[in-house]
Amino acid sequence: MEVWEIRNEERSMPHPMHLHSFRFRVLGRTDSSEQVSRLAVDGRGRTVADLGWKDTVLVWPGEIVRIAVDFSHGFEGQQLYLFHCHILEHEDSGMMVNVKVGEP
Ligand SMILES: [Cu+2]
Repeated sequence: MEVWEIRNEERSMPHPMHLHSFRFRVLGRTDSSEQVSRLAVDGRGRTVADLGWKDTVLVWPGEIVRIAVDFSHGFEGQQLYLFHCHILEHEDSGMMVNVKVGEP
């Protein structure tokens, strides 16, 4: 299990960040706009769309979203996976990274 903190710039657009093959839970949102804060269903700033297991999380401008990723796997060695924005133009412009999982 790893906790990731995903930050979006203040002057930006919403980015639906997607992780291949592993699931995660949204731990909380901070620095959300009033528009997003109004939708919170708990004290951690999460909206109803953040509840349950996820493979994609929407990160609004100015926000920090914390997620807990379950990297449980049943393979030997290392494999590469993708973490990227799900908007095609963003992905093609470089909002995509490899994530190496497993022991060498
Ligand atoms: Cu994007």
